[in-house]
Amino acid sequence: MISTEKDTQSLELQLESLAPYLAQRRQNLAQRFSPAALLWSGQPVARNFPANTYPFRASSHFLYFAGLSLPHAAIHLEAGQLTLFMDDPDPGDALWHGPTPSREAIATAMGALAAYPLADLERYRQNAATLPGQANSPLGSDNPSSPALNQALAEAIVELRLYHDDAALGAITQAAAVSVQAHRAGMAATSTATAAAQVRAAMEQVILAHNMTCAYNSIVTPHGEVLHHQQYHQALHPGDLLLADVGAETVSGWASDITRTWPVTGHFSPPQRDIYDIVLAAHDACIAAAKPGVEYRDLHLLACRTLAEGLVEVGLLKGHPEDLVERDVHGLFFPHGLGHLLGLDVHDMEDLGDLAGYAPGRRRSDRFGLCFLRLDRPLAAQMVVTIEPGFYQVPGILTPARRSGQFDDAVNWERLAQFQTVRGLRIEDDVLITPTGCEVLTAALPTQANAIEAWVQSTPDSAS
Ligand SMILES: [Mn+2]
Repeated sequence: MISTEKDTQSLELQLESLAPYLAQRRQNLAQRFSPAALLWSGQPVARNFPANTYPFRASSHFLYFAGLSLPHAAIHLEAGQLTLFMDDPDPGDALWHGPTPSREAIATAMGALAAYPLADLERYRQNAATLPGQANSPLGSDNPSSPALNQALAEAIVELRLYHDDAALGAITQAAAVSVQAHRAGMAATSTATAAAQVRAAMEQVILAHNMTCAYNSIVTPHGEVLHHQQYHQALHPGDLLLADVGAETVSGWASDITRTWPVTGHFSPPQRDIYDIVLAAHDACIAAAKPGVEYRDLHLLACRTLAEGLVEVGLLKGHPEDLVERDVHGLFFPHGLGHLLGLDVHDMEDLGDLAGYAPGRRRSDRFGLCFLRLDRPLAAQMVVTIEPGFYQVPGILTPARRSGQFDDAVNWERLAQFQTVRGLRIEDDVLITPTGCEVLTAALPTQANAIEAWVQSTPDSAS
């Protein structure tokens, strides 16, 4: 007997409040998809030898219905019932991993109909759908009708996971609260930090201390113009802006995603403040407009117009904001989309390509200002999206644009030199769409420039 009574209890406690939601999710799937479905959790990836693995996290589709991050496990879903497939741990494993709950104990805690060893999967595989990306997992089937069936399953799961139940929203809210604390700690740590690594450490310390993990690799850098910069060695200099995109994920796998940009000295220079307020105006305009029925693409274009208006006001762009956006001139400084879905994944369900982000029948635009838009569907209650406009001076975009002469009538290149300390700036919040509007789940973290300055000027001790 490998499991102890104590371990079984803690497992039940973990799933106790979640159990009715898990049951409902399984029922909801059955209403949209009547064939059987099989979902694979994944397996730990070895760094060098088998026992030294990268941290394991189960597939989000598995987590959504199973509630537990189990390695080497499959679930069979049919008519609202879950059957679990996993092997009991080898008795010798207890030496290395301590007592582990048995398959039966896990199955009971997750409300499974039955539980079998993995070898029994074979007889369930042939008639069950699985997700397109899991064809190479132990679930892969040579059933010729599989591709169409698998696609139908993916579409049904997207329809469910787009709209969050109360258990999901509770978890996202918890993750958001920890991310807010992490950002406060990062701001307060900046005055004594000499390198980005120290600010990153102060931020991730908060996340780890809450027994959470990072929902994605943190971006903490004075080079915010490198959009996915993941090095932390850079020294921090007075006059730099520091961009931090850091978010916590709960044990159950639910994500949050926050970006703030703050001055290393605690004081924005006048040109930095000008651009900060322009990006904040775009952020605020989108949040004010977000509600059910509004097209996310229109929010993106609202952000683009607001940025263009502000950049015309400070003399960086020339012309009418509408025309500038029509020509994608804003894209020189804001080359990415306004944001994305948020849920169990930080870019929720992007393992399915654009199936979740794009409404049926819609495809990505080939316009420079729109091709990186990850979300193009009407907003609806219970969706959680990020709103994250930014301003960047990416040499790989601006140098050829200037050399081409193509934008000389629209960009005041001489004026741009006065904004050279604004390399990359982004403001990102997590937004729940409600029946009448929206709620900013990360609102406890200030966005106003004055409030950001005050937090950077505070001492680390007062941040907790
Ligand atoms: Mn984001």
